[in-house]
Amino acid sequence: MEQQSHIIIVSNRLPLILKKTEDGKIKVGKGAGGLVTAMAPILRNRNGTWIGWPGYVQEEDSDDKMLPAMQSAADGYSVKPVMLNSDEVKNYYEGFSNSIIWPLFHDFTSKCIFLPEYWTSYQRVNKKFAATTYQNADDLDFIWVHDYQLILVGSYLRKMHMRNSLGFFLHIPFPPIDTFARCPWRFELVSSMLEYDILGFHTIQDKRNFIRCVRKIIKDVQIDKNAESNERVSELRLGNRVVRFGVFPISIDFNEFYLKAWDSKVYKRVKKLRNIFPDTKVILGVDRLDYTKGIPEKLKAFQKFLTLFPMFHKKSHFIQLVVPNRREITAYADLKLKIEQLVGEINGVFGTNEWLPVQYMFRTLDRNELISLYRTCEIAFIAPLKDGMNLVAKEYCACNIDEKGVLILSEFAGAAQQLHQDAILVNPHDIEGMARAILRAFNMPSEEKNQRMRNLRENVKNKDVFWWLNSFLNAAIEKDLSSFPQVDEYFLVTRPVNSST
Ligand code: ADQ
Repeated sequence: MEQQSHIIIVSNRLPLILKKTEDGKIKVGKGAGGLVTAMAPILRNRNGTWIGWPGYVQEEDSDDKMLPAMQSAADGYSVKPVMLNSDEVKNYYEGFSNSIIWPLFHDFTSKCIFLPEYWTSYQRVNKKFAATTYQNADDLDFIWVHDYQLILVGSYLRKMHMRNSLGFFLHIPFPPIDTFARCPWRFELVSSMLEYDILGFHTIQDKRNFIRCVRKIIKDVQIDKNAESNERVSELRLGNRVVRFGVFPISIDFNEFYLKAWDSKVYKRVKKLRNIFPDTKVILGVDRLDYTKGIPEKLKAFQKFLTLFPMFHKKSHFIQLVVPNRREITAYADLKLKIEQLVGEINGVFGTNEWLPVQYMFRTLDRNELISLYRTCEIAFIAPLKDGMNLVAKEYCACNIDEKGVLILSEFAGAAQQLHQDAILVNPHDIEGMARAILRAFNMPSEEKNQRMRNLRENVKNKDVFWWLNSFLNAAIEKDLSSFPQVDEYFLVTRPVNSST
């Protein structure tokens, strides 16, 4: 009988949600999100396995009573947990991953803390993930490692003599060489990336940055002549190995959001929300608590908007939703304070008994609540200082079934590469420019809004998360690179919004 190859996903977190019940027990539920939705069918069909950390700390050698609950929550494929102790969470996760790679790759070098103990722990935990992968993989399995927490897994698997086809997808941007070169472990990180057979990035800029780093850091590498052009997929040769690297912009399950937006519960909630905000236009911001997301800059832009255009007092609201995140890290705790201060300042200066201009929520919403907000708000304001892709932008479009909404989007979000023609692009460092972009969204004629939103929705629908998954897997197996078309590139000079708008 022919041996079937399986697919093995390796990511920092398992696609499970763990909740503490009132009696202190932990309940395990299915994870949500585009990646799980896209992966689940293929994992089920190919008898696949997902390897990752379940998200709670366990000191070494203790029993794991949670395994059966985790397995039954996974629904049709195997899950193999990699347990982390508190020291590893501190040094590998909060340390190397989130106090070195995350800020470095997002161009926040001043926030990097290059501690050698972080590096030691990062290596140790990556080795642990590689060991679990080794124990669970057969020779023909395709192993797909995800994201910046696990860059070294590839090199450890090769050291264990695994010849399997290995893929890696980077969910965050890849920085320019001048930034990347500051990392004391730059050689080890890039060399490990070259142990994979296929590497995926969100944008052409990330792919170019990566290839420039390879040229500068690695000797004796032969790189496709056109690797820095707009080719979606290119190759390089290192000894007798070929490494492919390409542009695969991640997306959402468009249909899931689209169908939920029609749901009667959502409809009722939208009606209620509209009654809360009668005769005003509502701007929505949805972000994880992170300094890369430009939340203070957005608040300052709204403050500027209210200062410059007083005719919009009592006629506009800004709902800013912030998802709690990484608060153990000082930079995140400081950011929370800064946001709260700005919200207080704006509401203090402009608010009245009947009108609170900024509505701030610091919590995770369930899907229906989030979709209701997407449907209610006339404008989505997404202005990260740097973002790999930004799925909120795509979710807003998918839910905008009335096609009346306007998307204001930072030119530094990966999503801008795909949505630049129909979103209002902004530079998040230009506060007045963003205030004027809000004005432009408010004043946009209905036909223009409809046309732009229709185009945006078509774009997101055609390139959904299943398209993303297929294009990555095809690039891993396809012989002929010419079947991958070029990537459309946009230039900042085409930016439609400027301060005179
Ligand atoms: P993130 O930085 O987490 O992802 P993003 O792509 O915007 O950023 O995804 C955030 C997700 O969280 C969205 O699906 C959104 O619906 C959800 N969410 C946000 N606020 C919420 C709230 N209050 N309640 C419930 N859900 C909320 C990283 C990279 C991105 C890249 C993705 C995928 O930083 O650039 O797009 O991975 O590759």
